[in-house]
Amino acid sequence: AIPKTQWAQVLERHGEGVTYKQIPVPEPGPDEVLVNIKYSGVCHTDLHAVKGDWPLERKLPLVGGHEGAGIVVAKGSLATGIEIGDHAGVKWLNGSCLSCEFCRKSDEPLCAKALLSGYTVDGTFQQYSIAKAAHVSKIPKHVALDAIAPVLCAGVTVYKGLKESGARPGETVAIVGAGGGLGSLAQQYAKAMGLHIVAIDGGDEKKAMCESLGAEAYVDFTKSKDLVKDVQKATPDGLGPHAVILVAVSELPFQQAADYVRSRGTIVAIGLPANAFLKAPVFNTVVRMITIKGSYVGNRQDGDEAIDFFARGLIKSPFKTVPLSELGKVYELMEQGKIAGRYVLEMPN
Ligand code: 8ID
Ligand code: ZN
Repeated sequence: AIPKTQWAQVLERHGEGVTYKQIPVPEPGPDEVLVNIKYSGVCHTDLHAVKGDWPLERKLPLVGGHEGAGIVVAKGSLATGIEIGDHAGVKWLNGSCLSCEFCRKSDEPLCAKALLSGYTVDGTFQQYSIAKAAHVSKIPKHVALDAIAPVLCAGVTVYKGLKESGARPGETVAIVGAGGGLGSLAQQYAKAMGLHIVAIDGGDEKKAMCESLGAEAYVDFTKSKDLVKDVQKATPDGLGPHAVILVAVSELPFQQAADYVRSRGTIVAIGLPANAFLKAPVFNTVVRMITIKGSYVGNRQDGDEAIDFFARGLIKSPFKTVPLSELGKVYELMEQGKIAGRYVLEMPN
């Protein structure tokens, strides 16, 4: 039976941390499902939401979280394509209108009416979470719900970003912020796609992790005296990476990428540091034919494909599991840049 109340992590007011408390279990609307969340990944986006980093208004009070893996326990009368008992993932895109030009052309993240889990609607840092039936991802039953959780945002996002980069098998991708949540998954997806990988991050713990995930070279931004040269030297022919996947949470690497990317190469901005700007020399961008673009989560098909890579055993990324009650500690470590890989929260029983 579905209880009336549940445990959740709630951001009550701007300027505060999260509070672990009991709140009512929500009821799904006609086109929605209720998912009994078993595990939820913690994305840096959730920390941006707590801090109010972005020029995008959030719901308050707010239950954060958007990497929720669990089991469908109730559904509305118009909810199709997913059944009670199915394993399901609740992603950043909680819902979209499905009828605007962006939705019709499978760019649902660009829908002006998109609902965002853990931002404009309550997310997955609670035992029972609601999402539009059209947008939850089905998870095959043989897939572990703790390990798949980070795929639901980090995995989908980097998989989409790699596709948007246009990098072809055999080419080289630089992953900037490679030791974090998105970066660790980006290495595994890049490896599965047959790309050479140059990982960029700081510290020896992240170095060891990157080397175990498939990076052929690691450039430590805290130690390198000439990062541009070091990244170029780390590519097989010394000409720089064909693509750069930017998942760091600071501005400087967004300025550096145009200096080391290969001519004709593509820079994909994914990380969302507060108040940051992209800046590149016009002359080099023109005469070296550099592409600079953004990439924002993925559509429903990207989600299913990213899960399918995982289900086929191609994606193995490190994560640590702690109880939902410890979210505040995870945010502290994340703020200090001390997390190698991802933290996953386990819901109480
Ligand atoms: O759809 C999207 N575009 C999307 C989806 C999901 C997340 C965007 N994001 C954004 C998040 O909001 C966040 O801004 O991607 C960013 C990364 O999220 P994350 O992977 O969850 O963050 P993390 O685990 O804290 O990893 C960040 C890594 O960047 C490194 C840190 O050491 C850390 O490992 N880093 C930093 I900070 N500065 C660096 C630098 N100068 C750097 N790595 C290399 N060079
Ligand atoms: Zn995320």
